[in-house]
Amino acid sequence: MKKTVFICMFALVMMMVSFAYGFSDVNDNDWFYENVTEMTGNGYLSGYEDGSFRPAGIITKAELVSVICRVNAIKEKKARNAHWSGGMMTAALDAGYYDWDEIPPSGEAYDEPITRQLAVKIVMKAFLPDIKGDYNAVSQTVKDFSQLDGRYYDSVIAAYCNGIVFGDNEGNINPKAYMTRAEACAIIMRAANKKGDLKPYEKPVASETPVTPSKSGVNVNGKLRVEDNKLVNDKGESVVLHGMSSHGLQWFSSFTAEEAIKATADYGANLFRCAMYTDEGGYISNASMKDTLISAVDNAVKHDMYVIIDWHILSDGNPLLYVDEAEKFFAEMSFKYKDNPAVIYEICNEPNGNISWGENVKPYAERIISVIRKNSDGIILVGNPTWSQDLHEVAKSPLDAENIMYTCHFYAGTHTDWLRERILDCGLPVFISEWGTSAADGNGGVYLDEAQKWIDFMNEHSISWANWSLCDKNESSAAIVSGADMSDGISEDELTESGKFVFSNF
Ligand code: IDC
Repeated sequence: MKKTVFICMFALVMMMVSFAYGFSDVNDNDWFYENVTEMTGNGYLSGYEDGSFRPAGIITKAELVSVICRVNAIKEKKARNAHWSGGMMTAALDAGYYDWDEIPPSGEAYDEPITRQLAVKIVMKAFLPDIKGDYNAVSQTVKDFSQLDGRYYDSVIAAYCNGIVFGDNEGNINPKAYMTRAEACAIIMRAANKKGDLKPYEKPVASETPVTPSKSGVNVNGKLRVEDNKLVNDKGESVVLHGMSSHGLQWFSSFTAEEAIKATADYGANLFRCAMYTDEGGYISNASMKDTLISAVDNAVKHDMYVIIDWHILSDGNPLLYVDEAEKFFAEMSFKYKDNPAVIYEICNEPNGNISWGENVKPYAERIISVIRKNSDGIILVGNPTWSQDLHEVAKSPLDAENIMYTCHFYAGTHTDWLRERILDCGLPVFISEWGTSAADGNGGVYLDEAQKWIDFMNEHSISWANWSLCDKNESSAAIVSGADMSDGISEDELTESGKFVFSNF
């Protein structure tokens, strides 16, 4: 037995060694071999699970900055958004490696490729801020010098004159081309070695941030279930959840940073919804949205809130379109959060278009529910056709599953009495996982008289809700005024008319 364990461990160590030094696509005669080996050997950057390093792959802004922070042993600071690199990006920005306008702290540009001129500047600021070069020499030797933007002259000239960056065969430095992973390893390791005193990267031990308990949060209510069409807590008492929905995480992740989510809890919210769009630049085309979502979920959990993982289908009206991706995603999320009573799964935001409950949404829901149920018996919210308003269709053929609630979405400027009647008539457990004070396009109004009727209705029937949306977009459903700084919480005067109304109803 002991011998087997030993052999397994030995195999594992050998595998790790061969991943670090034996990438399938890095050969010892490649010009970047030494840089890549030193980079990965010190744990600053890793290869891919399939054993490749992808040297010609483009490096993103967030990846480059994070690697530099690791090499320079810079400690993470408080993130200004929920991106995986948020803490490193703040640290680098505060250290002056780059400016706000080059990579805005809201995070929407973090996953973009980085130009060589910006990458060189960041490397030089990080490792060799005081060395200089000779303008005349470089401007005469480098053929495409005129391509360089003025603000990068100093760093690029210094880098060129000190052997950190070279021209290509034609004598060009291609300042606006995107930097590859191999080039990034090369310039970083050259600069870092010139500075000297390199230490292997030690991953910081995650600190267990204590949960801030609240009167109506997870600490008090524990694991939720559905009984007689109502949401109840672990003691079987009725529970109602109120809070904000994020806007699309691909656009407004800064409003899912810890301080922003905490601020909603401070106003009394016990729920946060993380809207991870599938289309429109969301998860399907940008897998890093999952990391953004995970940080948002963890931020809500830290503050004792229930939190909805929302698979935000919208322009992709038929949930079956990405059902394979949804299965994988929910398998992973439900496994990751299987022991966490805070997490609620919303499996399809708003089915719409030429689809039906029976043909499309119900079969989709059955597949996803069975995936989640392998790991968790937590609450699952199920959408329905016509942007989650067709409860009467669901009522003809509900799902055969426990702890399921059906979503109903309304916008006060568009949806009135008839939808409230539908909720009462359907005889199903209903959760209003999205509503707005505006018209259905997210703008117009706000319609606070009708919104008040809805609030009274939801209170009377103990219906839980999340409001669209916590962001500062210039549209009337947004709760935050344009340009408000979320890093110090949310003050009254940072709330829009809609925000004031909603926050006073948590
Ligand atoms: C809206 C946003 C708007 C964005 C649009 C398309 O408010 O800024 O341009 O989506 O992505 C929903 C959707 C929700 C919509 C919202 C308002 O779930 O994504 O957000 N709405 O139109 N259903 C009904 C209304």
